[in-house]
Amino acid sequence: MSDEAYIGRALALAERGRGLVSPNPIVGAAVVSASGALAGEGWHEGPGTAHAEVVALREAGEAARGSTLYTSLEPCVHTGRTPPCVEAILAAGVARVVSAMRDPNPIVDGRGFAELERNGVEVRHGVLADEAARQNEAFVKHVRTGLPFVTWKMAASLDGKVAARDGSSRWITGESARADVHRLRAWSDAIVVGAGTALIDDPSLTVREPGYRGRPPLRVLVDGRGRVPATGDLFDDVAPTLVATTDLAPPERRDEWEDSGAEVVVLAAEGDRVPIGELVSLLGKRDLQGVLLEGGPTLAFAAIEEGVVDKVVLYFAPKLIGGVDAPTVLGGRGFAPISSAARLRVRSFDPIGEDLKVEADVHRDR
Ligand code: AOF
Ligand code: ZN
Repeated sequence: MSDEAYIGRALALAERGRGLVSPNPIVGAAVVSASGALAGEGWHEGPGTAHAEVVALREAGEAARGSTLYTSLEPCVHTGRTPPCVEAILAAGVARVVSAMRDPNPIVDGRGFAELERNGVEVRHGVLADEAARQNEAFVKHVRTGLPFVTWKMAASLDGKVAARDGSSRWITGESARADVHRLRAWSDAIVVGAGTALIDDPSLTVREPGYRGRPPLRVLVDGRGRVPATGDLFDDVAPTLVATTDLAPPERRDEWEDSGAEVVVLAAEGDRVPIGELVSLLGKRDLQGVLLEGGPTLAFAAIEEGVVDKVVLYFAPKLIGGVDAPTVLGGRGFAPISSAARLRVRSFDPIGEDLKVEADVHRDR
């Protein structure tokens, strides 16, 4: 098998850690012995547990001597929660290391490769680098900027409506698309909703995914004026909740939220709104790397306008709802003239059940 094929295997192994590893990256590794046999495989399962390379080398045992080690990320050189992978690689007598990408973490950032080469290990990197960077997009952005990677998700009819004119919205998309949303939630560190959506939908924002082993993501309610009472599902004890508000919220409301066990953060109001950019920075400072923004339309527009959204995931149901009073995916003032529209680059469009899933990156150079 080629280097590319084994790196593909390492990327697939890394996926097994998705939803478990934050604030670490997902990483996969494979050991191919001198005779060309697959001798060990590993993936990282979360902070404090062994790194992928170490797991794979352990499985390979003596077969690691003279082998090629394939990794989805540069092996680390630092002593963190676990000892450096480079040490383990040298001790095992690996002859060659092939990696998909450099570890952007400033404490590694090329030093892993340099240290291996200095000790006579042949190094090749940059194999399937784009796939690898995308696989760890939240980790990569956060480790470089301190900001979380924000995904905005919405489900709509084909004509872009998120509810009918009477407010009913359950369900627009089918079961498969809804299950996919639970996967998105499971992979996130925080899930954000606006007050309007919280009032209308009473969402629980929990992960209902069979076999889910990760930590429940932090639920974040954005409610500048204190409109949402602490009685809904958001305030149950299934997952932690943070309310981002402003001093426009009545003090009794803040007490009510706190009494329910939620954490309340008061930010300086922008108009009568929570400053979304500031909220996002605050989440980044808490090491929350992947943030899922679930709407509604007003908050979503503010987030796009503010430039904090990195990726868009839209599910379109094969339905037409219509009606000038029925809300569309984005509210707010909207962009005008047309030349100032937010521009996206489509990553993929896939059928999911009867619906269509579109993933797109937001252009950064607006
Ligand atoms: C690797 N292999 O499987 C992972 C790496 O605190 P620690 O020891 O868990 O280190 C975390 C950092 O190590 C993380 O920020 C990233 O730079 C790297 N993760 N490196 O060689 C792995 N998970
Ligand atoms: Zn390591």
